[in-house]
Parts: sequence; C-alpha cells; structure tokens
Amino acid sequence: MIYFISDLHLSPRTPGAIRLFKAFLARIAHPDVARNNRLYLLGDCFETWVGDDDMEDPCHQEIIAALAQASAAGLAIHLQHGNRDFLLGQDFARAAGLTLLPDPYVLSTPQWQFVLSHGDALCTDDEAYQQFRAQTRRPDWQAAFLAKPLRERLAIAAQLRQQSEVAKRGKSAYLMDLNPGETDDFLRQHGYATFIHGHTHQPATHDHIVDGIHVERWVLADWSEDRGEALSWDGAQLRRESLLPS
Ligand code: LP5
Ligand code: MN
Repeated sequence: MIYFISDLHLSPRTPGAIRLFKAFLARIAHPDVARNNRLYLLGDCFETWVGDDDMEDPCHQEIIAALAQASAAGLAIHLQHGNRDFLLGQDFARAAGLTLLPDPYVLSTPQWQFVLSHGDALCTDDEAYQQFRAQTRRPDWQAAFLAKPLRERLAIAAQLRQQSEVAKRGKSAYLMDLNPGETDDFLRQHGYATFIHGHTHQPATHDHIVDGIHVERWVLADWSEDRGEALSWDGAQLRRESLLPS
C-alpha cells in the first residue's frame, strides 16, 4: 500500500494529533507489512520548523523517534516541504530515516502515475502569500534566518503564524484556493497524472477536463486533535481513511 498524508501541523500543543500519527505509523510499519508499504508526507507535518538545530525539542524528539522506528522496521518514508516546515533539512531527514522529495514530484507506480505537491505554489491569486513565499525560499534569506539564535527564530515563527491567521481572515476562500488556470497548466505539464496535494484544508476530489482528458485532483484533509486522514493506494484505487483515537 502507498499512503499519502499532509497538514498534520504537529507541535507540543497537539498531543492528540501526535498520538494519532504514532498509532498510524505503528500500524503501517508493523513488521508483517512495513516492507510492502510506503508513506508520502506532502508538507506541513510540523506546525513550524525553524531549523534542524531545533531537533532537541522533546516533542520533535518524540516525532523523529517514531519516524525512525517506522523506517527501521522497513517502511519507506518520503517527505515534501510545506509552507510552514520548508526549513526541514538533511540532518532531520537522516535522524528520521526518510528522504526529502522535491515539490512537485512525479510518482510512477506499475499501475498509475501521480503528481504530488504541497499545493501552495499553485495558490497564485494570493499575491501577498506568493511574495512572502518567493522571499522566504531564497537561499540568502534562509541563510540569514538560520544564522539567528534559535530563540529568536522561534519568536519570529510564532509572530508569522499570528500574522498569517490575521491575514487569512481578510482573504476569501477563492483567493486561498488553487488557481484553476495554473492548475490545468500544471496537470498538462505533468502528463495528466492524478494530482494529490494538501495545504487548502478543503478535502475533496475534483474532476478536471484538460485538453479533453479527465484528470482527478485529490485534496487531503488537515489533521485535528481527534481526527486524521490518510489516502491509500492499493494498486487499483485511491481511498480516504479516517484516523480516529483508539
Ligand atoms: O500557514 P497558514 O495555513 O496559516 O497560511 C498560509 C500562508 N501563511 C504562511 C505563513 C506561515 O503560517 C508561518 C510560517 C512559519 C515559518 C517558520 C520559518 C520561518 C522562516 C522565515 C525566513 C526564511 O505560509 C498564508 C496564505 C494561506 O496559507 C493560504 O494559502 O494566505 O499567507 C500569509 O498569511 C502571508 C501574508 O498574506 C503576508 C505575510 C506578510 C508577512 C511579512 C513579514 C516578512 C518578514 C519575515 C521575517 C522573517
Ligand atoms: Mn500548508
């Protein structure tokens, strides 16, 4: 099975979501099945990530240990960056036993082709966000940010989160969604592969007709304290699965 999840937004303030995630990992990385499974994390696994030197945080330790254990059991784990955790780096990847993927990433399986992305890059109507995104993805900006003391980076991230919540109140749902024309171009550029993404927190399955070809777009749900969601591919079908506390 191949599993896709995104937008877990894990932090010390989400003990319920962390429990759901650990239970999910333990199930799909059970020694009887781990080697037959694969996990794709499509961004915003963490509420924020300010640099790999923040791995000492006990909450981060707990999540990294769970990922490393699942990986050691034979589960292949792949991760894309989200807009909140784009600073996850190779030190984190090594510690968690996973590989970092580019965004977008084309996943070819013997039966089907998928294109995976966090999704934020296609929200082009949200100009304020795209400007912020372009700036904060620049290597010189990131180097300057990472050179600041950890405490200061944590404070900046907390401030940015607050500013983001305030900014979103003034934005319409349409503005924060993927731009339809950009999405069609994206599907064309990626061979009309089935598109799986997160970010918008608007779970749905959309049908696009691009150049007369039917293309599906599966939007993953974000997680909360008492519910997660995984999408699974068994070689024939995509299925949504609710993850609930045991
Ligand atoms: O995340 P979410 O769902 O709330 O909203 C996103 C967009 N917001 C963001 C910001 C993140 O929430 C917080 C980022 C924390 C990162 C930690 C590392 C910091 C590194 C920085 C330096 C390398 O992504 C939101 C979208 C929404 O998705 C829907 O798509 O609308 O966009 C915004 O809120 C952006 C605002 O509109 C503009 C913000 C201007 C802030 C300017 C400050 C610049 C100075 C930066 C100082 C480091
Ligand atoms: Mn996001």
